[in-house]
Amino acid sequence: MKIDSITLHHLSMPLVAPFETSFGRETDRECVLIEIKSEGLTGYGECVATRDPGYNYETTGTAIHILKDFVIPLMLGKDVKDAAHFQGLVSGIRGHNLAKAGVEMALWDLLGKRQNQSLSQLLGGARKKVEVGVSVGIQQSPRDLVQTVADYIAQGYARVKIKIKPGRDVEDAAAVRHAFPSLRLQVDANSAYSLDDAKILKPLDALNLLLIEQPLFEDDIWDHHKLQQQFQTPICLDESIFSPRHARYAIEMNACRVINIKAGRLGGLSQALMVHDLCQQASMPVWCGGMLETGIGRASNIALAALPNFILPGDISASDRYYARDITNERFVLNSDSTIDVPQGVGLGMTIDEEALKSFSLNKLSFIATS
Ligand code: OSB
Ligand code: MG
Repeated sequence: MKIDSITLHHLSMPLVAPFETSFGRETDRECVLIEIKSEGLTGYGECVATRDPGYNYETTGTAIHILKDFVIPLMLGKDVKDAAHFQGLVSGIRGHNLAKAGVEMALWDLLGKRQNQSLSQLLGGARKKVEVGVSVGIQQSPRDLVQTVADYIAQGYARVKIKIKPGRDVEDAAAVRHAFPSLRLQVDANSAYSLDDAKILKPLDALNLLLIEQPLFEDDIWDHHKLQQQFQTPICLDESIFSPRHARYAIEMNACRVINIKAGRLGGLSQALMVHDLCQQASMPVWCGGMLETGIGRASNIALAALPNFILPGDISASDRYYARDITNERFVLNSDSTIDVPQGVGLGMTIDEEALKSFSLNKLSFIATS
């Protein structure tokens, strides 16, 4: 696929409600939409970096820098065959996985459009709909949290994740558990604790949680091993797994019993596939994480979650849980069985609402091949 031009759309989109985690509170979500033109076709990808370096070190600013100054110059005018070829091209650029993954997504969209196949077909998806849940941010009080969770359950979400942080952990989780004794419930700490806090978190072990996500430092797989030994509840790693190698380390160290797969964090869908396969061979279930994606990134997550070892429901909610207005014409809706349908159109199966895109645009940078 000859790369004729690449456009970066720096976007800011209002969320329907603020989203608070242990690392901060977002009311608007920034991201970078990547548009690649190749031989008459257009592919879109979403870079899930955020405005602030809270989830990991990348931001929309670093992503634009890395794409503009390093990734795009390697691609313009070249015949990029597929994701593996792209990974080879950018292998000299250390880190910056969120930036790389956004471009890889656009290449998959192009590949699907060229070969007349959906992303799900290209990836080897086994399902036509995927089980989903909702990720609930930290609320004003445990009481407000229970009310928010009740609203989502009423909408049809059968699995709920709540965000926790020091001072807002056991009490919050216990309140939700007591209000909904049989709810499929899990918690996510986004690296807010250290191993010394194990005793603080220990009461979570009695709440029949599906898993405890990323309690400890991002760069620490070994302490997660020590923590897992003290807990009955499966530990799940998110931030710590940023390559297939890290997945192997975590499996070999018994650092967790579940892995959250985000193609962005891993540097692309091709890397997510590798982690999926590694975990499948090790009988470790995976599920698809989310980064409050627009319709573009959401379509990619849903196609990925259709693979067979995505055994637990993903953090993939309906479009209206995030945005009153999205950048895609198509919106995702929740089915009555807490599932979302896998897009069947070619590539990502999505089209852009150009007016919405324009209204959310902070900046737009275009790069055109000279030959
Ligand atoms: O840790 O899973 C996370 C959102 C932004 C950054 C990190 C995370 C999240 C979520 C939201 O939990 C999941 C979603 O997109 O619904
Ligand atoms: Mg997480």
